[in-house]
Amino acid sequence: MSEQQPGNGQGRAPDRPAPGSGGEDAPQESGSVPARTRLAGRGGRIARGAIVGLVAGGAGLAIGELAAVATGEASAPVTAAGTWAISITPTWLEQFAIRNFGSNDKTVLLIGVYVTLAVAAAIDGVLARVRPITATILTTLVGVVGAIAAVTRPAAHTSWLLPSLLAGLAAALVLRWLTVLSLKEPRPSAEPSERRRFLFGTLGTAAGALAVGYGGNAWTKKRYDVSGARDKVVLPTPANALPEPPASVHPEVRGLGPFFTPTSEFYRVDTALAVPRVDPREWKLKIHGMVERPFEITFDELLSYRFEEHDMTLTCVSNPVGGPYMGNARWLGTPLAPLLRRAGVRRGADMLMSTSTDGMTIGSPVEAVLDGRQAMLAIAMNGEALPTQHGFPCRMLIPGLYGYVSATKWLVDLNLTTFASSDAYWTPRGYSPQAPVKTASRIDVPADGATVASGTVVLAGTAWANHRGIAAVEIQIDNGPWQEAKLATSDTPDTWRQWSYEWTNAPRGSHKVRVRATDGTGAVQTSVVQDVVPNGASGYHTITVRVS
Ligand SMILES: Nc1nc2c(c(=O)[nH]1)N[C@H]1C(S)=C(S)[C@@H](COP(=O)(O)O)O[C@H]1N2
Ligand SMILES: [Mo]
Repeated sequence: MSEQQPGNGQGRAPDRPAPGSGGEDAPQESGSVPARTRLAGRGGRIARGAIVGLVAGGAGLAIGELAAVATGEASAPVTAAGTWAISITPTWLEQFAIRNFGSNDKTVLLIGVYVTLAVAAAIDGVLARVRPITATILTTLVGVVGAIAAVTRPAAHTSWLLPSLLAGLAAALVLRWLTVLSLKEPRPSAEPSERRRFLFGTLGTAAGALAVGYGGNAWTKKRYDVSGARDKVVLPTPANALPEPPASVHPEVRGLGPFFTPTSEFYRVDTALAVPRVDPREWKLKIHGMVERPFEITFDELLSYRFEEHDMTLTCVSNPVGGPYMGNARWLGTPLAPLLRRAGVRRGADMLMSTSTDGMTIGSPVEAVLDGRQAMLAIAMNGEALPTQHGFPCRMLIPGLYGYVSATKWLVDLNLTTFASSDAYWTPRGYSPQAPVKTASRIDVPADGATVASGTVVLAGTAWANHRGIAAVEIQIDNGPWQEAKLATSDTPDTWRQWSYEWTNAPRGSHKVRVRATDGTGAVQTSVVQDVVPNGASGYHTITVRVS
């Protein structure tokens, strides 16, 4: 880290503050100190400043974490800053992150926030030695900016200002204190006790910050934990009786995933940096807007309704051709249409705007809820209450539509409105207001680029045309004719359909294998290659297989 600037090596004390900075001067070295020592001394001061800055920043964040025990996890400084960053992330960057980091995108974002703060804190610490007032103001300002980021989140309370404000103040105080200790410490005339004071002050603060930060975070997690409430939910018995899910709907093909995605492997896509923890005892759902009779229901009321089980494949619009962002589950929910009828949808209301507890808004066509398909408010998947990250206690599902226009997690509000007058979260970000799932298919076996033994090669995968169903799947090898694949038993039109194909006498060499599906209306999957934005990727999934 070279602070050397052109024309700076003139023998002036490099850390000398500008006049009028009001700061206390960095200790001046006597003119007799050789140049080398002077440089080492300067490096040492920069290192001390950076360490002091980092420790002060850490102490601030720790106080912020502690304050968030009272105000909630989403208001903690780093979480709030990260959540704000997500909200302003341009769509190209979001797509880049999903493509490259997948479900680790949130970890990458958090690392980004921490690194940014650390660099700023280190610089601030160096600055504090020469411009203490400026550094104090900057530190406090970072806290103010964090507080604004927190309080402007759609679901924020005024109290969300607190953690970042306190973090900024605490960081500024610690920065000042440690800087003063540090400026006294390296003086040759300094008392040994002064040196120790700096060392112990810094180490002690760092240790305290770690303890308070981790402790505060753990306390918050415990305080808002809903796993106990989740365990206590007694799932209603479904009014319809579905047959037990079969172990496999398809003759075993090694490497082909199960028909029902295990909940632990179910993809997760959302903007929630802190997973919302909603206590079902406090949960309420409001139905309002363009309705005759707005009303509110509690979780207990919800449980008293008619519940049904339904198998449904959920698909993310961000799933690239051949991608993993989809899953199939057995959902338990109460039909949504009767709730809308009870409210009495007014003429002209064509959009159901649903909102989650963290302020996500999702717009769905009212038509899709009322046209007879099994739109539901789901409370369980695969026989268990929804996991918190999949929307506990209640989420919306509408067969046939991508998740971003139908599958609101942590649902708390249903507003009847119009597409003309309301924009849901993703619309100004470049996604279509309405988006039925496109017919698509995927080759899972063998993996792209795999080498297989010559003879008979088994190809297998899945295909989906949510709510239209899959009528056929075809395979093309190199530029040969399209050949019918064998389809697994159909579950419902709302679920994906697995398929396989026996490629006999596969010749040695490298081959391209393509797949395409035909939906229940007879329409063949489009070969037109399109990106995720604005309404889902299209094109044929193609893999390369080496037969040896
Ligand atoms: N509250 C909330 N609900 C949400 C989202 C979100 O970001 N916040 N993402 C949607 C998107 S884009 C998809 S694909 C599905 C994913 O649901 P899952 O995470 O349970 O698989 O949830 C939808 N519901
Ligand atoms: Mo999605």
